Amino acid sequence: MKLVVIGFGQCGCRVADEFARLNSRARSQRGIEITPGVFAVNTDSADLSGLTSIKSDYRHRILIGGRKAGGHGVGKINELGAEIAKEDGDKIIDAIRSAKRLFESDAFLLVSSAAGGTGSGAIPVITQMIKERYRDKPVYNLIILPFEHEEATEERTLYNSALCLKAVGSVADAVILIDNQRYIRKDFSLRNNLTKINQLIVEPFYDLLCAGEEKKAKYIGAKIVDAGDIIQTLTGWTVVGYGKSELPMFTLPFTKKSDFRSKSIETHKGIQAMDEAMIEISLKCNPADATRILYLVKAPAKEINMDLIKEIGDYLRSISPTATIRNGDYPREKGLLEVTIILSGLSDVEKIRGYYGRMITLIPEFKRREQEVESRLQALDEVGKDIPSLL
Ligand SMILES: Nc1nc2c(ncn2[C@@H]2O[C@H](COP(=O)(O)OP(=O)(O)OP(=O)(O)O)[C@@H](O)[C@H]2O)c(=O)[nH]1
Ligand SMILES: [Mg+2]
Repeated sequence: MKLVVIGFGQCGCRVADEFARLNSRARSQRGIEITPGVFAVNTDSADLSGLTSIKSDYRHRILIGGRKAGGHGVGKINELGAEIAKEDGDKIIDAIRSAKRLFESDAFLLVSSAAGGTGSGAIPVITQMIKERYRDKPVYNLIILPFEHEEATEERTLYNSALCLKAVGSVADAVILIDNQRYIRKDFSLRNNLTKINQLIVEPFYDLLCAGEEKKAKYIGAKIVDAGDIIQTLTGWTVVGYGKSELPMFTLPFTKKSDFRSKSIETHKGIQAMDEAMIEISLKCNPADATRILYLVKAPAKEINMDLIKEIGDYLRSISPTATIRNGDYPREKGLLEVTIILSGLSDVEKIRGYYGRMITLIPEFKRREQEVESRLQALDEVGKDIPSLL
């Protein structure tokens, strides 16, 4: 599957930059192209300059909001981010249209944080614009949710996230949710290592996008996962996961590959990788709420057999009884069994419910504070009303 990737704001642009690196890796390791166009859009010129892999011309790194933002961002006011995107949207559409290999792409992937100003305001506006102009291609969003400490210390974080999620949920064909907090659960040092987190965010997309683009017969699975399968799977709120387990380099002595002992080791390794993919899923959710699931198993050709794929499928069926489950295999690499999973069409997401709930209680408080500021200003004007005016 080939994606046109567009990042918005600091977080979105950095993750898009990571997709550009993923494409270079696919090209050098596998001779495959997975992102025929990668763009970065921001109101902050310094952030655009800091990117490393997205082409550096003005058509790929697009500065918006010139007069309003002065090249310095919108200071977390996402209403301003949305307003600027409406005014400068044509600039972005023009740049995408001039991309030479746009026709090769199967879908758009727009990326942003939920909590910032530029990205979270711009992403729903531009998603809508692209959907109106390219009716034949799905438009997906990848939304990165804030760390817990940001939610606890800054109300704007909550406010921006609730507004952004509500808007993208109503406009994008699917919204892939990534919780920053999940990535520092095990390794707290990651809190200060956004680059490492960004690498982990894009990792599940590597095999998913490559599998259907393979040209060499030996890397083509018995059941290919192609753009059609992914498009059929992606809808509404979505999470992704990736897990791996190491395969023994040698089979048990005196056993053949068909021996039941070898077979049970493979199946066990498959379930172990799937378990890890579920534990490492991009946002905590209940798999039973998924209506569509896709899993891809990658392992050396000799390790992949229908029993393994079926066992993993049975396991998924037991934790998500009503979902439509699609699968595929990707015979590649040595010594590892890897599983990539998409849970999509989630009927409930606790985290989003939490944002909306807390936001509802905050709205009256915000209104009260606004009124208070207004009446104090009025009182101040009242005191100075007899002073002559210079204007
Ligand atoms: N995973 C990840 N999160 C990031 C990164 N940069 C910022 N964030 C998160 O994104 C949120 C802040 O949004 P930004 O993307 O910086 O904001 P922006 O869209 O540039 O908007 P303004 O700076 O307000 O104009 C916070 O929750 C950060 O933790 C990054 O490179 N990776
Ligand atoms: Mg910024």
